[in-house]
Amino acid sequence: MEILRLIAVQLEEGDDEQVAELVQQAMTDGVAVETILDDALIAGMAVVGDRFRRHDIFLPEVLLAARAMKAGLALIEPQLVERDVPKIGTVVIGTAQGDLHDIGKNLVGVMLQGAGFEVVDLGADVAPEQFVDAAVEAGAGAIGISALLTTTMSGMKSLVDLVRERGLGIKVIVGGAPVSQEFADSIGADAYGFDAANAVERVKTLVGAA
Ligand code: B1M
Repeated sequence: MEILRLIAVQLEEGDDEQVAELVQQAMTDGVAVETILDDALIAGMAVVGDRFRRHDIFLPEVLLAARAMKAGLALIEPQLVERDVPKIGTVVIGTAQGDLHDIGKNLVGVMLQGAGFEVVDLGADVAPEQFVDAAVEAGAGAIGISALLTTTMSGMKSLVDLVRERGLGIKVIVGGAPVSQEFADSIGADAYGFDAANAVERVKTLVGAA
């Protein structure tokens, strides 16, 4: 679909106003928000990531692309959460300590809310103790931790270890671009979500709401 390609291109260009305008137009045209998310916003960001890795673009361009992605997400988010579903549990989410990437984590939060979960979002750069304290306080059944840097994945193991050390029954789900099922198994996490929709399915199973 031409409009999806245009959104992706404007995201790659880092033009938040154009992205917002085109996303709005796509929604008015009746394109499903899930399609806009996967085939335009996430697809465009994947290109940005590749170009950044190849040193074809640099950090300022990535920042602009992230801003454009957020502008698009802000428009589709209400439709992703706007479902009349009963509350099925509470989940604490955040990005691992030292990691400032929050777009994927925000998406996981939106999808969890859409599925009926109460979400306590601790933001980015969250220490294991903060996750655990917030989960205990909120009576959460699960903690979702996201990491985009290989260097911050160790915070996931620290979190799992802390939950076990304190003898809490809280489940831990991990996710993010460098994370895999093998890694999740190796640190004893309860689940791995490969994308936001999969994370919701996994959390539902973890807390017995599937
Ligand atoms: Co950075 N960055 N970045 N970055 N950045 C990556 C991650 C990188 C892979 C780019 C590259 O080299 N190709 C690379 C990491 C390399 C590595 O560790 N091996 C990298 C680097 C190196 C860095 C800096 C170190 C750069 C520097 O300073 N020299 C720096 C680190 C800052 C820090 O965190 N301390 C940095 C900074 C930034 C920006 C601030 C400019 C910006 C982030 C803005 C923001 O988030 N507010 C940024 C961005 C945008 C990216 C890329 C291009 C895109 C990330 C993104 O938002 N993707 C990224 C390249 C890439 O990933 N291909 C890159 C879209 C998002 C929807 O996908 O987050 O993967 P993602 O989420 C997915 C799934 O992973 C999953 O669901 C989502 C889809 O539905 N998921 C979960 C995510 N969390 C989950 C949790 C779950 C379950 C599923 O359960 C709890």
